[in-house]
Amino acid sequence: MTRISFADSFVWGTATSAYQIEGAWDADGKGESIWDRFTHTPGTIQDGSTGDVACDHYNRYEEDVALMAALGLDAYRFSISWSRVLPAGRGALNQAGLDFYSRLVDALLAHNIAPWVTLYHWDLPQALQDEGGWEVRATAEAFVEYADVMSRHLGDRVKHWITHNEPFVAAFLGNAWGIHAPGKKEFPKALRVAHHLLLSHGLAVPVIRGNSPESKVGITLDLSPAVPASLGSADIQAAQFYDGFHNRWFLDPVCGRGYPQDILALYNMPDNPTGMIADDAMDCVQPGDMETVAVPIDFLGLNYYFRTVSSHPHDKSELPQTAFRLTAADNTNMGWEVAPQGLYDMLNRLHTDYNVPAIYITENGSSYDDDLDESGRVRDVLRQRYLREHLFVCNQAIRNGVPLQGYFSWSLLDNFEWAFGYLQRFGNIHVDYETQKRTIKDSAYWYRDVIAARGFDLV
Ligand code: IFM
Repeated sequence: MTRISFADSFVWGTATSAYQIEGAWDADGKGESIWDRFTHTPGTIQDGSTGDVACDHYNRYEEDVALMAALGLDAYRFSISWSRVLPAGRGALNQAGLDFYSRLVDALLAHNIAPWVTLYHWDLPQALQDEGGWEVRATAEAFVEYADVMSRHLGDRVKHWITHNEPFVAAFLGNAWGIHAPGKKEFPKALRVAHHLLLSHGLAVPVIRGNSPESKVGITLDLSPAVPASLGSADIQAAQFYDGFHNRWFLDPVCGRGYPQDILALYNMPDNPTGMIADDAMDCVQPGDMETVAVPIDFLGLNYYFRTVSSHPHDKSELPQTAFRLTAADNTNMGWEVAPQGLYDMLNRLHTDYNVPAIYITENGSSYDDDLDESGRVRDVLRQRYLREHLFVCNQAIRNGVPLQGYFSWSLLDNFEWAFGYLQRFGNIHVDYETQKRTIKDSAYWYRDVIAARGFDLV
């Protein structure tokens, strides 16, 4: 039997986001967000659902914090609903919204659970979208105001801040492919959105540090190693492109390398093989922006779910989704390949190629069809295996010298999985959406034991 051990200082947590769990979409003065507007538009969500109630966490946060304590978590990563605090995105403050987060932080600290705050997990105030959303620079400035408000009010107790969650998804799924809010399908505009998201990160970091000097501040990127479907040069090229499009487009600017020149050149080629033309999208980049984006961070948050197997498209109309198809083997309910090797590779790359100061896995997890059995248990053996395999490669990476300092499972609770509604269950804890009853899944009991022992035996 081999023992897989982690340092006592390794941070064990779980993560959620506001829109996916809070509900209370218009309670106590909260303003509308782009996700409220999107889900209230018929035909946008697979099961026709909304996040209006979700897990009702807004009203049940004390019960949820008690469950976190029962799992022995060191930390809890959650996001703030911007429009709950600043209903119009800037200006007037909604004290009731701020008080909710203040109570949540206090409840966590009372249980010795460190609060990790994500400022933006995709739910832009609709009022800002009405003024152009992330396509316009003014939204980046509004984000700084919001970051200032939050870090001034919570910075005495919150010591870990994440500016953005997965800017790739916010920019492209929401603005190029139209399957997330705000539901736009304009590729060049997605590049503007991406730039303003990154810019707002760079502008906000010093403001947060100014308000909460001992805080650690970072950004979370979803990174997916691109693997060529074959050893043919066209597939190898497709993988290089995908890596640039999805990973380097965000990683390089944050790490001070600017936008990847190879991808920029490709976007500017008329009739380029990707079918993606930047036009003049990048004229939104102003002198000094790239230096702002490259502000030193204390840590990089990595969200890892799957590798992307890339092949050269034969027909441009297939782009972009089918060009980056996943293999069929050993998939989760999302159709995502279970590939812990991809996490291992990405961790090593972040260390050797980018030399990032510290890494936290801020999300990793799996969706399976979980049911309660007749005794009321959720026997989610596949999720337990998924967790074990991914934690194993984390441990291997640490042995290689990768500065991986913590792991947050996605997600604390089954929740609203965006365009899939409630059809996908990622939770450590099962939620019966009719009754709001929470049931700790078997895999979460295993996770609890790993946390308590700071490791596990490989059997
Ligand atoms: O549910 C999402 C989360 O909001 C962002 N990262 C991926 C998760 C699973 O799709």
